[in-house]
Amino acid sequence: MRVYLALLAGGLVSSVSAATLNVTTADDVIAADGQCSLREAITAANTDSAFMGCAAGSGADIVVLAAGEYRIERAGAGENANASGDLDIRSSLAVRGAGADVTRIRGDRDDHVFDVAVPVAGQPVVVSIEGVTIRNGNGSLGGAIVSAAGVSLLVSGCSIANNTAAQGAGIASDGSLEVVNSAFHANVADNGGALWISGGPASLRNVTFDSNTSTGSGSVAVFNAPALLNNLTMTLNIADSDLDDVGDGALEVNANVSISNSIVARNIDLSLGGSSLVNPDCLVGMNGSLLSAGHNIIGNIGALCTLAGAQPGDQVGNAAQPINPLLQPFAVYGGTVETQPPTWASPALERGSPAAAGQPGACEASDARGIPRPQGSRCDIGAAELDDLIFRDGFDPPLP
Ligand SMILES: [Ca+2]
Ligand SMILES: [Ca+2]
Ligand SMILES: [Ca+2]
Ligand SMILES: [Ca+2]
Repeated sequence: MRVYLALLAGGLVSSVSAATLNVTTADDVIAADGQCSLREAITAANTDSAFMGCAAGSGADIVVLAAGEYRIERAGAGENANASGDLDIRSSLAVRGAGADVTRIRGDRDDHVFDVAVPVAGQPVVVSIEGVTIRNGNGSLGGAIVSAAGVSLLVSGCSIANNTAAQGAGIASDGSLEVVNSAFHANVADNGGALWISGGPASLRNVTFDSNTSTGSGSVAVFNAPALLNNLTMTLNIADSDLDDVGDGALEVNANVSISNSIVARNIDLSLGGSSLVNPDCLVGMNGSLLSAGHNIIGNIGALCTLAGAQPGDQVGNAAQPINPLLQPFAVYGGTVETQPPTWASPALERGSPAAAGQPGACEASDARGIPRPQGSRCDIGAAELDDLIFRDGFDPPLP
């Protein structure tokens, strides 16, 4: 039946429309075995032809992954023809899992998981990766995903964890990047624990960053290109993890970065050589600007960071009086990706922008789990709403 449908699609659908390529095996093989592996499906999509048990790709294809664990097993880093090591995406396509909680792609700790680039200079590539967990990638630039100039990459509904790199252990992007409704956890780099943004622009919305680490600066992200941040939660990320007094900030900002409705608090800087070296939440470089679009919580602004255009809705702490955002632990609270909703005592609760969705500075219309905002009268700061307002009782503190 699958073969029949594939023939039907190939026969009746013109070459500009997308083919749906169903991955039928979790094994990382290239073989005429009647099965279509993830690697084979990407080659079929890249080449717009049938390949080793996969139907022919056609234009911007959709590669569909069922629940399961897909491991990279063909060893060989640094190869770019999708034969070994990382999966080399060289055409517009979507990789669509059944949800980050059930579809997992595992690297072999020797190469990236995905390498996305344009096949020919000037020929743009539009790629989305949706509904998967990506673990155990490794590279000098980008651990889970490296995305080159000319690529437009969307990462949606993904959990990106336990990857390693020199720069950007989650994603290193030199093209345009959009990350929505996703989580980054325990990624480890020299600089840019989760993200390294060198091209641009980048747009990050409804994303949680927990326990990512940099030996240097930017335990969450290094921005060397402009970015827009809305409804982010960034806590317990660790800068200067090698304790050599070189390294600051969850965010290292070397370009124009706008931030709104976001939490950057309770991060850690392990520098030992005096309090001026301890800057856990942000570092703004000479060519950078961290511009508030309102309603942020910066836990400890430190000595090397300025929140430009600070708004009345911003809550900014310092070393003497840091702000604890009082969030729930990083876990799945409904939906498919990890979040950290506020607790009843949180300064994030009901303190997001009062503007209607779509207006300047407004919260995203729904949270990282798809729960509509606001719950209550105002949206909550960060990637997730506290959504059990109806269970509130006399033991809970009064709403702000
Ligand atoms: Ca096959
Ligand atoms: Ca490869
Ligand atoms: Ca260091
Ligand atoms: Ca430091």
